[in-house]
Order: sequence, then structure tokens, then C-alpha cells
Amino acid sequence: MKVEKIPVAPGNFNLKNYDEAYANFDWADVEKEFTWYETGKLNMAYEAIDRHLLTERKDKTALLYSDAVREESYSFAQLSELSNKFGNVLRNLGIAKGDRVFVFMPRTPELYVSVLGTLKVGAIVGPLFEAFMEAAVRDRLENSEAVAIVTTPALLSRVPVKDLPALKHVILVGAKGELEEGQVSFEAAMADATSDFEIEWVDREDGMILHYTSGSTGKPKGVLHVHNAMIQHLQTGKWIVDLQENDVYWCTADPGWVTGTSYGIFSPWLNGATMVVRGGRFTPEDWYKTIEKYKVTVWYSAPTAFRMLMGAGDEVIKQFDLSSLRHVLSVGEPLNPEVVYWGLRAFNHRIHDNWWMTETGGQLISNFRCMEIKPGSMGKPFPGIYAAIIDDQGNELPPNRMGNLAIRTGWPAMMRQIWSNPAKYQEYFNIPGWYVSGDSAYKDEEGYFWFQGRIDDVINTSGERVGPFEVESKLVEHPAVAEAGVIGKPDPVRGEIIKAFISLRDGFEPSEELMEDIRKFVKEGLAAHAAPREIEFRDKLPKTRSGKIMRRVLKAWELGLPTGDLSTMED
Ligand code: 6R9
Repeated sequence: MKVEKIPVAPGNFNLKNYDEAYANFDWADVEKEFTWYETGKLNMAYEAIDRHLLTERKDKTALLYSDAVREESYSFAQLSELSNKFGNVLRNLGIAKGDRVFVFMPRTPELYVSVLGTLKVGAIVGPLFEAFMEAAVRDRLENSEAVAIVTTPALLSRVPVKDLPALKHVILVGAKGELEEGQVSFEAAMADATSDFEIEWVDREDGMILHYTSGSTGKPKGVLHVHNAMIQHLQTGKWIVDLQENDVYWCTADPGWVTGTSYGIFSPWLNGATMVVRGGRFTPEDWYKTIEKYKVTVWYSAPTAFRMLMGAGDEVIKQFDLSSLRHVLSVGEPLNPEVVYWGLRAFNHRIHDNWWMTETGGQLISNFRCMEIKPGSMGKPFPGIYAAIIDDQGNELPPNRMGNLAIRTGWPAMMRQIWSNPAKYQEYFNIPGWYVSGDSAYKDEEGYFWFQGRIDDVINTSGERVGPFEVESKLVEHPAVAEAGVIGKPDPVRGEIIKAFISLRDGFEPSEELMEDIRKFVKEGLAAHAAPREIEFRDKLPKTRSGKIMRRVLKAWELGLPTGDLSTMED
């Protein structure tokens, strides 16, 4: 299949020659950029914030925050002082290195201060997305034996404090009235705390952040990352996110998800970037308004958001001045080629897809700015990363063969534990020397990687292996289709047949004719065997709160099977 390539766009990039960098790169060189390389004293919060106070970045804006009612800005110096204070608040409560402190907060400046202060005492941050309900909160606090939680009175009703013997302290942001035993007012404690603080120096391999992620069965897994991850956060921020001194960077992910911490806290601030945070829910107009208002230059978002904006139409875009933008990135799900073409058409930007996972801690495969883009491909491995397609025995497969997407072990931000579950951790490393991602993909002759689906999602229909993403991408090219989720449905004759769940764009109604037309569209545009035999129209598709279409849920519904852990599903 001949693939169109999108040429490199003009600009001044940090990484100018991918092949050369790939050939010569050594992670050890990145270490020299950190203060601890000289002093031996290390802490993520120091490198991300305090270190800049010794430079011209001291009074530079680190955080530009707004929601429906607040509008604030914080310099690196201010964040340093506030997080020192919060460090003292925690220390006064007896919280120390290695303790787990959860942050269950809407996206507000207090969330960021809490995360940084927690790191400063050497404790491990457990970020929780604000939409989690009680059962999800309980699972995570119980599993990690968290000693403290920072939350709001509104969210507190979902924290089953009495059932969690390890949980000693509830720090309430915005508390009104009487506090109960074990509760602390964030504001009062911050007012009492001094900003003189001795940061807790830690080891590179000490725990830093615990991100819970769902598997398809069983309880969520606690993925532990260590301070050493900063090496990768710094360098990918330079070469993939392409952060430069005058950038205004907007990562739209919530810190409840790994993108919202690795690239919504650590990477940008390690690089001394000014970051925009938008709280609350907002409309397509608000997305563009945010770019216009803050003159956002680098925008990191997700396919679900781009598809939503694409669905809102190109007319809306014309009402805004988006000329500040210089770099756009996407992660979280396959980026449909249609969306890439829309990006070019609608605002004249290449959207740079990149691939990584909660478990990998940082970006691993990406479309780099200095590289041609093949729409639908996630790009090439980061320098220092060896990625391959392997079979179940660990043999590398030749180009264009679908298999397990695997990474040679030992990159800086790799997870170090699944919390209190060594057996689960080991499952990722069953093929010696490799981290097996659970994603299936292939690599083409030019070294570009193409995502096909989660291993469990790959469809085998009449002996043909079909990646659901390819079918979904074709489906969303159809003018009536807003989003599509594709699964394999067991079939006595064909092994599996392809079934598509489709939500329609505004102005389209389900009908037999439309179904037939969509089927024909896939048949003619992709392959006859890839055309969905069954189509079901739905108002909405089941998605994670971070916007991923949950194929395993579609499949469970279809087959009347248990749906597994649903704590990450949208309401
Ligand atoms: C960072 C993040 C990881 C899973 C991953 C894969 C999917 C992420 C993707 C992508 C296709 C991309 N995924 N990026 N699929 N193309 N560029 O999203 O972490 O929430 O743990 O999800 O997301 O299936 O295995 P996480």
C-alpha cells in the first residue's frame, strides 16, 4: 500500500536530525543536565521547580490557571514557596519518605502544589481523577495503604475514610465549618506553615508516583515510577514535545492519568516551560479560546479531543486566532489519518502522534518534527529506545508482519513495580530481555510503527488478522460517522466476524441504507474482509475517562459477559 507522507514543516526544532541522534544517543549524557549530577542530591520537585530559582527563570510564569471563576498565574518562585509550605504541612503531620499521599482533586493550582509538596518530603504521590466514585477510590487507597489524602469537601463523600485503617489524615481544600478528627484545613495549615523547608533528598530508585491503571480483568494495578524517570521526562520534553524557552505549553490531560503528570507536570517544568491549565468542563469554543487567550504555542492532546473538535466543524475555528500554535501532539489512542488530514486542513498543522503507556512512564515512539509523517503511524522509537515487533517466543519479525510491540528493557522511566503484586509485574517481562506492551503493531520497511490494537482486540476473521483500528479509521472517514468501535464477534463459520458500533455525526439518522452505505465504504476503501458484517448505531460509545474507546466493554456487552473493572469508564 502506498502511503502519502506529510513533509516536514518549517520551524526551528530542538531535534534536527533523527537518524544521527538515534545512532549517537546515550542516556548518560542527559544526566549531566541535572543538579544532582554535581551534588549527588536528588528530588524530582527540586529539579522541576526549585532549581530554576537560581536562574533567570526564577520569576518566569510556571503555571497559567483558569476555570469558570478563577484566573491565576504562578511563577517558579511562587510554586517553590507554596510547595515548601505544603511540604511542612505534611512533615508536621509526620508524613515522610515512602508514605503514599493521594491527591483527589479537581484540576486547580492546589492540586499541583500538593503534588510538588508531597514529592518534597520524599513521599509517593497517588493521583486520582476527580470523577472516580467510592468503589474506585477505595480500591486504590486500600491497595496502596495511603496515609493521607488531599481532597475537597465535595469529593470527600466518596472517600470511605472509616474503612481505610491506614488513612490517618484528610487534608481538605476549601473546608467550611467544623473539621472532624483527622481532618486538616489546607488553607489554615498553609497559612501557619513557614516556607523554610529542607527538601528530602532521595535515591534515583526511590518511589515517586503511583498511577493506577485498569487491566481488562481484576482490580486496577498500581504502577510505580521512581525519581529516575526525570531523565526521560526531560529529554522527551526537548525532542518530542520540542519545548523551547518562550513556549506556552498546554497539555490537556488531567493529572489523574499518566499524560497529565509525566507531560502535564514533570516534563514541562523540568524544561522550565510556562504551562497552561484549564479547569472544569468546556466546549469546543473554549478549547480554541484557551489557545487564543494564552497564545498557546505547543498543544498536547488526544484523539478523542481532536475528533470532538473535528465534529464541531471548521467554521468555529475561523472565529479564533490560533496563529500562536507552532507544534501539536497527540497520545492515548490511535490517531486516525482522517484527523491528521483535518489538522492540516483546519489549522495547517501536522498533529504528531506518539505512543507510550502508564507502565512506560514516558514517551517511547513518536513522530518527530524533523521527520516526515505517515498518517496513521505512531512514528519511530526515541533515541535510546529499542522497539521491535516480536512473536510469542521473542523472535523479531520482519517488516510488515503484525506481532507484539515490545521494548528492550531498561529505559529511565520504566515502571519499577506493580504495587504489592510482583507476579503481575513479572507478566510484562516473561520474554527475557523484553517489555511486552500488550499492544499489537507492525513496523514498515522504513522503520515506522503502525498500531493495530490491544493484543486481545485483534480480530481473526476467516483466517485474516484484522486490526480494529484500521477499520475504525476507515469508518470515521465516512461523512456520517463521528466515532466507531470495532470488535470481533465469535462466529461458527468465520471464527470471528467484524462488528462495528457507531455514533453518528449531528444531522444523521440511523437507517438500513446508511448501514449499507457504510459497509460499502469500508469494502471499497479498505478491504472486503474488513467490512463490518454487523453495524450497531449508538448515541455514545463506552470510553475511559481519559477518552479511549473501550472495545473490551463493547465486546462484553455484545457477548453478555462480565465487563471487568469499570472504574475508569465515563459515566
Ligand atoms: C499514555 C497513555 C496506554 C495504551 C497503549 C495503547 C494506547 C496510547 C497510542 C495508543 C495507538 C497511540 N495508546 N498511545 N494507541 N496510538 N499513539 O495513553 O497511557 O492510559 O496507560 O494507555 O493506550 O493501547 O497500550 P495509558
